[in-house]
Amino acid sequence: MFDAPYYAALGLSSIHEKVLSGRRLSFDDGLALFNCPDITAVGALALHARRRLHGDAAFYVVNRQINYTNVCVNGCTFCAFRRDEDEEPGAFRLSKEDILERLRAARQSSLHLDELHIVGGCHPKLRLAWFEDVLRTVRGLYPDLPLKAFTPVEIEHFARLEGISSQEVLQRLQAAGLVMMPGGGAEIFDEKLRPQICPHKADAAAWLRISGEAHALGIKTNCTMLFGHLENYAQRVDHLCRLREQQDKSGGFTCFIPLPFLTENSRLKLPEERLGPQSGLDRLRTVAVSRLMLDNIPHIKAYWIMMGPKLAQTALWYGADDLDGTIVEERIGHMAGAESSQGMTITELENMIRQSGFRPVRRNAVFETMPPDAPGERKPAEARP
Ligand code: V47
Repeated sequence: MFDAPYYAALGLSSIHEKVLSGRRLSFDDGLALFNCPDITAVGALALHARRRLHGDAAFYVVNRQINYTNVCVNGCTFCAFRRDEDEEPGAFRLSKEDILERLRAARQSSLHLDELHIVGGCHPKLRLAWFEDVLRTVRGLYPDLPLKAFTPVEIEHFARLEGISSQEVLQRLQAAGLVMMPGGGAEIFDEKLRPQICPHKADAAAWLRISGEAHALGIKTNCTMLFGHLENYAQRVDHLCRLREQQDKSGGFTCFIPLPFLTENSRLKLPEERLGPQSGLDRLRTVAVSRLMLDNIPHIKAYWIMMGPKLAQTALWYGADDLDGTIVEERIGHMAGAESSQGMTITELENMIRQSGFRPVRRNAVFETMPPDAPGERKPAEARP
């Protein structure tokens, strides 16, 4: 970390002191960090906070992502993944058998999965009973595979479709095997901006309420922020403060994922000052400020698919402690122009972490550390059911 006079020269004395003594940063502190001309000074503060929580550990997960459909009633302007209806070119909807086939393929490649991440568009016809059946079947076949599925936006959609409360939807999915929820759909909470990028999606209050309801039931969840589109720094800091406030109340957020907006095939037009190659430095700064503001959320993920692997490595020095996982098949980022590959092996992820100077730690969907001898890339004969 830089010394106190250096932070004083940057006008960040009180932030420096707060970070050293582990005290909470204010909204204005968050803004000052976004506006600070020296990003390395901001990064060093975030590295300090990250090391206090996790030392030299950097987490990854052996997982598969399954997007069950891209048909979605929401029509968010940023989204390159969605299609209007089943018949539109490029639209897809997986059957239960398609999902099971993907899991069988994972098993044949000798991977013992520690997370199955299931998300999709808000399909107008897929009913809750279908999702319960999918979860129950997967749990029956793979009882020790943690099921991470459905954002608060999907939960709200199911509740509307079924005419029941979001709490009841959560209870039914939990009974079917849901243990963890991904953090998508938060986008940007600001009430003026949200209607411009996702006019029909669950609003900020609903997203936060449903996260709280999940936490009350013992379902852990993640949280995200989509940045680098139309929002300003104040709207980013506001978003982080609302997540922190919700976490003070309900305590179940495990990991925060800042998602840089990828522009290909998107209807959202960027403002003049954001045209051209996207700023890697802005991504690193956003990771760092997130680590510093979200003092009550244990993990910050540099999602290698959307950040790109090289920047995700660097982000470990700017406050991130998790990279996500092996993945194998990813659609949301790739339909929007993500240049990363579709998946990585355990060896590649561990090398990536070691090359960055950190210690790889394998974890599962709920961030339980997997024992060092947890089965990984094993020969098929040894594969567990
Ligand atoms: O909610 C959509 C974002 C999210 C674009 O919880 C885009 O562990 C960038 O939330 N450019 C879904 N981002 C993905 C997500 C996620 C991913 C990995 C791990 C976890 C977790 C959560 O993707 C959406 C939206 O915010 N998104 N389109 C785009 N063009």
